Amino acid sequence: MLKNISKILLSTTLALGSLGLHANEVTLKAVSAFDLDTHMSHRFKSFVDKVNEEGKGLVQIQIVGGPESIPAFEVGNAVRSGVVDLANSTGSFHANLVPEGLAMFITDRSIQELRENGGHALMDKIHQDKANMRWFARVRDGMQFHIYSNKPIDSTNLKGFKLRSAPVYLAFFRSLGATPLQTSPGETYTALERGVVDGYGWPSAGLFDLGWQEQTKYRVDPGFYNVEVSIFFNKDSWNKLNDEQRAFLQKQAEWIESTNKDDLVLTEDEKRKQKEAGIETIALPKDVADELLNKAYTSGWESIYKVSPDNAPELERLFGKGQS
Ligand code: 173
Repeated sequence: MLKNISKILLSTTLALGSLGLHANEVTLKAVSAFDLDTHMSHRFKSFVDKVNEEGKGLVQIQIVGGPESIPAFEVGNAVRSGVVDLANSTGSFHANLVPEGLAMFITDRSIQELRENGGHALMDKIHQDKANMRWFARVRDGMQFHIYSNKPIDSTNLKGFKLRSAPVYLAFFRSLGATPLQTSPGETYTALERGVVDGYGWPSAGLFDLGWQEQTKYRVDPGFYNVEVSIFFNKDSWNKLNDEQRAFLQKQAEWIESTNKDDLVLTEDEKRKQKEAGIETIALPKDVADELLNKAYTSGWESIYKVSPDNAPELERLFGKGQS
């Protein structure tokens, strides 16, 4: 009899327990601006896997899709309006909403340094004010962009070059005299194949994901800027979470950011693979390289000053010029 009662009590507690757990659990909807099975989404997927593993009963994240469900340049709007709760994306893709976001690239300070010196807080506030979103976690830090080309390059005069572009490269490519043509990553292969562009901007990693090595003769060194990919949160979705859920997610953000240094290994691996695939390195001589970098950083900051004269000086103080 006693045994039966304790059995009933136990099962009731379990039932209530799971009911309680269930009532507290929230499932957040997420999208990635990059194809889900490519490098630019890998680290986001690791983050989601860990959250779903450790956050049972508290927070779960459901990835609804990649750019096939919401086009890359629309992801910012989807986060702003709450169509999704969070996204793996980049400030380059929502530069129309937060033009100051380009400072996240034009920096040689790590996300840990920016959290320490207030740079992250300022950029997060600008995102909240202008786009109803939070700069939640940076998942790519320390990798650089390059110009990839099918025509040789030996100077900083790229007049007559048509380069596939995205907002992050726009000011820089114009400063070289090139004609930028904006395409999403998914449209770039066709643009190259048809000869619509002579080259493109892209990070050190990820060419093979998209098959671009087949359409690429040269990579120009040096690289420039600091590739930024981040998780952005809809502000209202974030505010709706309870303290425990927020603290848990914050801890996971800290974890994923602590693994950003793996980018350096990935960069080396990918450059080796590019060489093996027959992509030649154009190593610009020092004077041309200096001029190229000077144009990249100067034009980038100029564009921020132009669109946001009020925020630019403080951003530049906190993010640095980007060139150490
Ligand atoms: O499309 C791009 O080249 C771009 O803006 C970008 C930004 C971050 C990572 C990868 C690509």
